[in-house]
Amino acid sequence: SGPTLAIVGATGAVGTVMIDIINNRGSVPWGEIRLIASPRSAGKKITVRGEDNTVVALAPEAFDGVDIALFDVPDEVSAEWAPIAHSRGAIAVDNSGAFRMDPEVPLVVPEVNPEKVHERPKGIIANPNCTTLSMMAALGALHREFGLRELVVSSYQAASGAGQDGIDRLYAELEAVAGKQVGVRGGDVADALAAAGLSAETPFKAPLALNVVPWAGSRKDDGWTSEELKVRNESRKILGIPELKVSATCVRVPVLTTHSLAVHATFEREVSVEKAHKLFSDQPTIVLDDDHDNEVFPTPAAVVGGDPTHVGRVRQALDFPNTLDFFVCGDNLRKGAALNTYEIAETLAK
Ligand code: 2RA
Repeated sequence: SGPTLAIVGATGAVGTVMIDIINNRGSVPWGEIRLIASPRSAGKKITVRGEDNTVVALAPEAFDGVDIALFDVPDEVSAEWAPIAHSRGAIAVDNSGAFRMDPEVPLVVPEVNPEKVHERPKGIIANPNCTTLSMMAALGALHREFGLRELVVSSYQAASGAGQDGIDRLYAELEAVAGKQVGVRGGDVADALAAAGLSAETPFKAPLALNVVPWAGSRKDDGWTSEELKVRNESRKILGIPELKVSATCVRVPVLTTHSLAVHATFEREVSVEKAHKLFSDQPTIVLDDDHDNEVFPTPAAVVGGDPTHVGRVRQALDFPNTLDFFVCGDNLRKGAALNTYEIAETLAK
């Protein structure tokens, strides 16, 4: 039978989507699929390909006989356990931030740099951050044709990027403001949240209901956030353009799932909307939702739950030569996390 696949963090938010992807994939190359989670979740039964599969506790011997181990766990858990998985003979595909910028760990998007899966001296392959990933299929297609030189990006990031806490918080905030005449004076949204008993401690630093918050990730030097630096560093690494000029502003919006990005990309060669449309249409993992005359464009609410990246509002910048502006939406839990990790494993299995 086929290779043995392990899912580490099988009971978490991304692990759950991973199992859903496997259960809905027409055919999968795997023999055994082993579910691994913290000792607290061990013994739990989860249906995989129509059969009960019992979760086993994270331990070195849990990796014995595993060919590929997908990690959907926090950074510190990956940092400790991905090397252990490798020492037991598995290739680790890691969805955390622990190894993404390690020069000995490839950062892979199968539509862009699939060949990098073979360059893995540490036996570890990293999956990009969901914000970067959401625009990579589109940028990869454009870069191959036109040669990318500069990238200016604004993100519109969903609450689920901050995990289950983010999801719970947005639902609670929406309930707290529903039907209330708030958002008309500074501070009254915050007052409504406090009146509903919500803690001032929030994963978003400010109210997210009826608001947008120009902050995602943690505080870094010189005014940047971690999320903005990830967009810059990871885009350079995935596209193989170390000198790529990148400037990002990352913003959290009151959307549950699906990150969107407004992209302003400048190329070495002459671009046109027509050529860009053709490149996007030819890329199987992109859906082009772009019909200006009929006001067709992608939105996160229409895209959520699906695998492809949706691209629209493609325009040739009026005042910037060789520059395209476009809007892209991708489900941050699917292509942004579980799906890309899974596709790396499929690429390896091939
Ligand atoms: C976020 N990109 O949206 C992060 C999650 N990895 O918060």
